[in-house]
This record gives sequence, C-alpha cells and structure tokens, in this order.
Amino acid sequence: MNERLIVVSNRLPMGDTPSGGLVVSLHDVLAASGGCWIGSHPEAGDDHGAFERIGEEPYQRLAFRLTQSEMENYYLGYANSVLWPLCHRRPDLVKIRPAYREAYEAVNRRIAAMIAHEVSPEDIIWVQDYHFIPLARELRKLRVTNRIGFFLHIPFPVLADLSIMPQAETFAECLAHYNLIGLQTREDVARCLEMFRDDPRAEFMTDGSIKFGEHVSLVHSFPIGIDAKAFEDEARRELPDVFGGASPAPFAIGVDRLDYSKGLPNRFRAFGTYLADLRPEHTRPCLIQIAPPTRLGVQAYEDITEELQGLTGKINGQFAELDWTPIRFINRSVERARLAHLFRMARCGLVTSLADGMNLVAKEYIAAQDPADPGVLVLSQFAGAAEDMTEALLVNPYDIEAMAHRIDEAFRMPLGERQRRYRHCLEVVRKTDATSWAHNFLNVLRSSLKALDLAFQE
Ligand code: GDG
Repeated sequence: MNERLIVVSNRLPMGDTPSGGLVVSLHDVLAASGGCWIGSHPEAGDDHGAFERIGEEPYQRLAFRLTQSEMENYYLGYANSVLWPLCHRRPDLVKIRPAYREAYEAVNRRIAAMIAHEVSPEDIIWVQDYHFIPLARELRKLRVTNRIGFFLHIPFPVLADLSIMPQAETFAECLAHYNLIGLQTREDVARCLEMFRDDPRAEFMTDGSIKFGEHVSLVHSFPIGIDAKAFEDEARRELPDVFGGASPAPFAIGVDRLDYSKGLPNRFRAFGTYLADLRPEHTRPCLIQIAPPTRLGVQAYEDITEELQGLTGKINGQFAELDWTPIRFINRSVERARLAHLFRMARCGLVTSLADGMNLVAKEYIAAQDPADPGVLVLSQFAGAAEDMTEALLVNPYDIEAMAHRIDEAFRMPLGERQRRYRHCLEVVRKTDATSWAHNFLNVLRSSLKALDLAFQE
C-alpha cells in the first residue's frame, strides 16, 4: 500500500481556493500524495467522535468539531492563555485553570482516537503546532506505530518559563513521542535541546537524536516561508488606486494579527518619537497599520486593542493636520491582493515583534518590492525571520528611540543600499519558501526510524 500523508492542524481550510503560504504548500503536498487533512470545523458543535468529510478530491478533508466549552477551555484557554503566552515570554499573561488543562488533554485524546480509526500502516502523520503537543503520546497509547512528526510554529519556550506550566514534566515527555520535532530556527533547536539536557529521563545518542524511554526523536530547524513566486506576481498586478487619489507619501506599513506578541504599542510609540524628533520639517509621513482582531474573548487581546486605540488617538491628536492623519489604524482584515499592493508602495515595512516564531509578513514585504526601487524592512531581532534575513534593518523592539532612528534611516536610505539589502533578503525568501519547508521536513521525517515497531513487540 502507498504512503499517505495525514496533516493535522487546528483549523481545516474550508474554501476551494487556498491562500496563504502554509495552506498553499500543504495543499500542494497533499494533492500530490493524495493524503488527508484533519482540522477543526470553524463552527462549534458536537461531532460525536466521528469526522465530517468536507469538499471533494484531490485529497480528503476531515473536520472535527469543538464544543462551545472546548472552544473556551481548550482553544482560548489552554492553547491561547497558557501555551501561547508562555512560548512568547509573557508568563504574566498565563492563566492557570484546571479546566483548561483537562480540556486540552481530553480534546487531544478524542482526536487521537478518531485518527487511529483513519490511519493505515504506511501513512505518515504530520502534526502542526501547540494545540496538539500530546497528540503523539495519545496515538502511541492506541498502538499507532506510524512515523509522526511535529512542527511548532511559535518560539520554543525558554527553560526557566517551562516550570510555570501545569504538569511541566509532561511537556518534554509528550514531545518525545514524536519521531521528528521541527522548529523554526536554530535558536529554537538550542532551547529545545537545553530542555532535554536538563531532563534526567533524556539520553543523547551519538547521531544527535534523543532517546527518552522507548522513544527516539530528532530535533531540527525548518524555517517556514511563503509562496514567494505567487506573492511577487500578486504584488506586480495593477490595482485601481487604493487611496482614492490621495496617496500618503512616504508611508510605513505594518500588518499583523492584533496580538501582544507583535510589539504594536512600541511600534506606535516609536513612530510618535520619529515624528516628534527626527522627521524632516514639512514632511507628512504616515504609518498604516492593518491589524485584524483575533482570539476575541481573551482579556489580554481586549487590553492591547484598547491600548492601541489610546496611542493612535494620542499621537494623531498631537501631530495631525486638517489634511494629514499620521497613524491609520485599521482594526479589520484587508484583502490579500490589496496587502501585496500596499507592501509594494510602502517605503518601509515594520515588523517589531517582541517574540515571533518566524513572521511571514517580513517575507511577504520583501517579495512584494519593486527591484528597481525597493523599500526597506525594519525587522525585530526577536522574530525568527531575523536569523537568516540579516540584511534587513534589525532592531530591538524594546528600544523605542532605536526604532525611531531605524524608521528615519529606512525613509532616507539611498537606492544602492536599499537594493543591496533587498537582494540579500529576497534570496533568503526564495530559498526558504513554503515548498522547500514542507519537503525538507517530510524528507527528514521519512528517514527517521520506526523505533516504535520494536517497542510494541512484546
Ligand atoms: C504563526 C507564528 C509564523 C495578516 N493580516 C491580514 C492578513 N494577514 C496575514 C499575513 C501573513 C499571516 O496573516 C500572518 O502570519 P505571521 O507569520 O506574521 O504570524 P502568525 O499569524 O502569528 O503565525 C508566526 C507563522 O505561524 C507560520 O509558521 O511565521 O511566527 O506566530 O500571511 O499577510 N492577510 C489578509 N488580510 C489581513 O488583514 N489577507
């Protein structure tokens, strides 16, 4: 029987035409292998332990449903109020509730049982992200011996923060049930290895793999990317004037889910400092910030939205003229084609995350530029993207003055330097694109040992 790929992710893509780098690349890999994509249905409900089949070929899509209570305790609770803040170095925002942990374990157990029914002996399973860390352990309990890989899209937590997690000792153990633990950066790999080194149950093998009880895992970095070619083409397409004839020039752009990890308040403050102290007289630069809301219902997200509304009001109140609004804060989603066009028009792209797994916006901004007259990417040193995109204008997002100076530098950079930096960044974007990410991960997963076959032979 042929190998099938089974992808498991939090959300099942529902539309017929996939968009976004990750979805497109997994879609292509699945279409080629005739595999299966498992994820949650966007509407809450009770699936009674059976998958719903969505859509038609070229590969199967199987949806499970989360009940309202699972949405609150598993998704908004454990995943996004414990694991997300913890991995993004915000232990102050961690909310520990027994009901969160119980729901997280229960959902993973239930999904594992549903997957165990679907899986054939030759399948390989690829689990995406922090919503499913215990999934391999649950599958192993059900005697699923297939190769199982895991990719963490967000930063690997620092060792000192791990002990804040409820039942912290199970974190390493759960990960060790995967044949391959994929992380975004070499720094993430170092943090993961540090965790295993600190754990007396883990043993390092001569080939670099980790033996943990009867399990053997590999830890590797696979920097995720975008569909670079498609984004370059998208940005080149002519669009009717998105500003209705009143284009602000020059302008900086930020595009982020409205999340506290993205460093938006400091970005706004830095833009305010730039306006106050560095802006050349008689110029009217703008910051266009697109920030669609996410994870509604989590207090920390409501707080940061309010903080940004306050900062926007304050900075605009101080600097605006009758015909100039310095910060345009758009707290809604904007179409992809428009985004690409805006990236291309912006003199400066601002990515100022306090912590970020990779940050695809950094890569999209570069792909969208006009090679003859490219803009400048100001990039946080704490975004995974900074590990390879070393020719972006790197910045410490906690240092507001330094960020203000970077914005100034970006607006004033001579063409030759802009082109040199852009070419270097573009090479990285093209080399670490979405397709190579998926292929590299799957090749290493395929080559990993099916050690569990041995373990279950008693
Ligand atoms: C996680 C990790 C890692 C944003 N606003 C709009 C919109 N977007 C698109 C962007 C980009 C995507 O959403 C955001 O991707 P990021 O990588 O920046 O961030 P996360 O959502 O936090 O993703 C991250 C990623 O997983 C992949 O591994 O890089 O570190 O946190 O594509 O363009 N798209 C549209 N309208 C918007 O208003 N159409």
